[in-house]
Amino acid sequence: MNNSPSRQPFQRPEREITPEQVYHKRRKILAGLGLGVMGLSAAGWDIYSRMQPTPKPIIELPPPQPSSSYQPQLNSNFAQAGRPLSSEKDVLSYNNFYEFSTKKEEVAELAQGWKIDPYGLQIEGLVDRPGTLSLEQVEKLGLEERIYRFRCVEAWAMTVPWSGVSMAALMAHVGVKSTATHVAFYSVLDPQRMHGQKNTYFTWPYFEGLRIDEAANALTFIATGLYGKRLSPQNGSPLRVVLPWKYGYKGPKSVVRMVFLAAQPPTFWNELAPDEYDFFANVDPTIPHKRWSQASERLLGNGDRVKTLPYNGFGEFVASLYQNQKKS
Ligand SMILES: Nc1nc2c(c(=O)[nH]1)N[C@H]1C(S)=C(S)[C@@H](COP(=O)(O)O)O[C@H]1N2
Ligand SMILES: [Mo]
Repeated sequence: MNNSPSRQPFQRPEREITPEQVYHKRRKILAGLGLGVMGLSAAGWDIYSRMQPTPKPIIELPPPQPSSSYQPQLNSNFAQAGRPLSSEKDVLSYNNFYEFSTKKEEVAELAQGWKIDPYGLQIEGLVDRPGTLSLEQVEKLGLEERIYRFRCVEAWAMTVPWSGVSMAALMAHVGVKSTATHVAFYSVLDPQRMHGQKNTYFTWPYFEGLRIDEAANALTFIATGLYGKRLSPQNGSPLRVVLPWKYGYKGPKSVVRMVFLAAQPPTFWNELAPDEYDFFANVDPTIPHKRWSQASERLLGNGDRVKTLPYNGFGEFVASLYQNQKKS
């Protein structure tokens, strides 16, 4: 394995044996506090170390192999998310991906070896340049890494380094027409190999959508990687949508098609249970889910409960999108 100094920290093999806190120190996650780990007071250190996840992997899976051609550069605007990173093992073994299973602990195993081959991202509708983009063409739009908090509607949360490209770059590349008001996303349909899609209680493929100003927002991200490596199947390979201010279900995995429209598209969870899953799905601690509170969330790994923030803490980027509408 190439171990040259030019590699991204996430791709260095010694990461596998590095304690999480040293790893975080390296990535200068605490840079935002103006302190390294060693500069923390005893109390600060105690709080910091108690926040470190103690991963309990359900199954042992080899993480995807780093590829020397996949070299995302950290975007300094999103270099830290105010929380320690979740452990890669947890993120790779606790998944919501109903195409494989409704049980989070078994998705990774069922998805092992699964691949969309050949892969193409179809772009349709109100654009100047419709067509199919390869993964490489998408990544050429500007591969970068961003550390985002992630909040599932079920009140668990993680903090992860995604890599990919901004949705705005993709929209500029395909030339979205001024008449487009929304975009619809479609995940892959593969019932022969994704056995969850044989469950006809759900409408497959998974479908989602955004208003066009939400899609063009600086936070809206098309992820092709996690922890400096291309996405594993269980995390939505080869390409997924990431919307850090919304509940996780708004971000479809294994997306193969985007359609730019002049109307709001229906969406998977909203269609199934509109009183529980709203179209906007903005993280809001003051609006409980019908069956549980959204005031706090459980961190993946150590299980600590922390307060949920409006827009998952990303209000400075997105609150203005919603000032003319009823809270949602
Ligand atoms: N196609 C598809 N996309 C999906 C889902 C799914 O079941 N199918 N689950 C969503 C939900 S509810 C969450 S919380 C996240 C989970 O992403 P993760 O497993 O990488 O943490 O994916 C979202 N995207
Ligand atoms: Mo979720």
